[in-house]
Amino acid sequence: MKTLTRNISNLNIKHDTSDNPSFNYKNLLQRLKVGNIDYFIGRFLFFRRFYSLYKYLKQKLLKVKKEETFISQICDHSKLDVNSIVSQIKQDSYYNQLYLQESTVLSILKSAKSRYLIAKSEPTLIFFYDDYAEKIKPFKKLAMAHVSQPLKIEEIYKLRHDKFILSVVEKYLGYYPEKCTAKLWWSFADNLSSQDRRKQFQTIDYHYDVHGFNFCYVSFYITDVDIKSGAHVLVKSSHKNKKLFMLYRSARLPDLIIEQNYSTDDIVVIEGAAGKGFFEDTSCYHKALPPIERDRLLLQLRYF
Ligand SMILES: O=C(O)CCC(=O)C(=O)O
Ligand SMILES: [Fe+2]
Repeated sequence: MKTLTRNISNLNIKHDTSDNPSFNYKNLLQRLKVGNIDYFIGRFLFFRRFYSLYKYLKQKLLKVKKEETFISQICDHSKLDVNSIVSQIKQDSYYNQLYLQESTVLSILKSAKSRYLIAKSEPTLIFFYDDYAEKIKPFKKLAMAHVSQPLKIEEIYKLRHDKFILSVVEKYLGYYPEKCTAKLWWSFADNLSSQDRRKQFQTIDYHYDVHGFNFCYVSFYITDVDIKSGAHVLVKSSHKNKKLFMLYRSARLPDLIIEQNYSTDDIVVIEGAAGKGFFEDTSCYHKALPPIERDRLLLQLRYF
């Protein structure tokens, strides 16, 4: 399978999209009450840069100990230049020329089939991947199911502490990322409606993430991915290029508003064979295309 990044403008993949609800201030006040101030502040690049400096100085002062790292599972990592990758993320919101070693991909895939999956549907369902088609789907079509405790999978634990990945993320954030959330999930090829997908929290609408004060994600396709199997779509450079109304309203935007505010040349679809990976500042607008032909397995490491 070819590995490519293509522009979405000449692809005819439309589905109905969300509205852009105004900011839910009650929700914000609730979050502020429980000390969740990052949910608001993390939207502003200025504050994120300030936080980076604060965090860098604090770590220096407190002599924060870095965790043990592991030899990289990224192909040809010694030929990749950390500084130029960081510059590309800063410029474009992403860098997508990462490839996982085949042995890592196969081993994560095997684990994703042998561990319990959890689907946050009504009711919550727990099952094995191979049982989905026969035992679950006839009764309940699912958009996604998460592999339980992904950091218990050895390759994922080592990837979370991958020397090369950490050096890029640390350089990008400007401080050592002490925290990382790992997620590994299947997105099922189903003919669910957009509304049903949203109800199951599938991010099929453009949105930006606010994961703490500052954050950087790295994601890997563990199955072959194209536009019919859940390709990730992002708006190039939108992490630093948002209009004021985008910062003060819901983090979600309908396709139409994205198309009116950004050039179609900046809409990037990431397709690739199993193993393809990408760094992303997910404060850019991004979404997942709903898979219609093949299931997608994605590993996502959220550093913050
Ligand atoms: O599934 C994807 O490609 C996007 C996931 C996403 O937007 C998120 O986890 O915030
Ligand atoms: Fe997201």
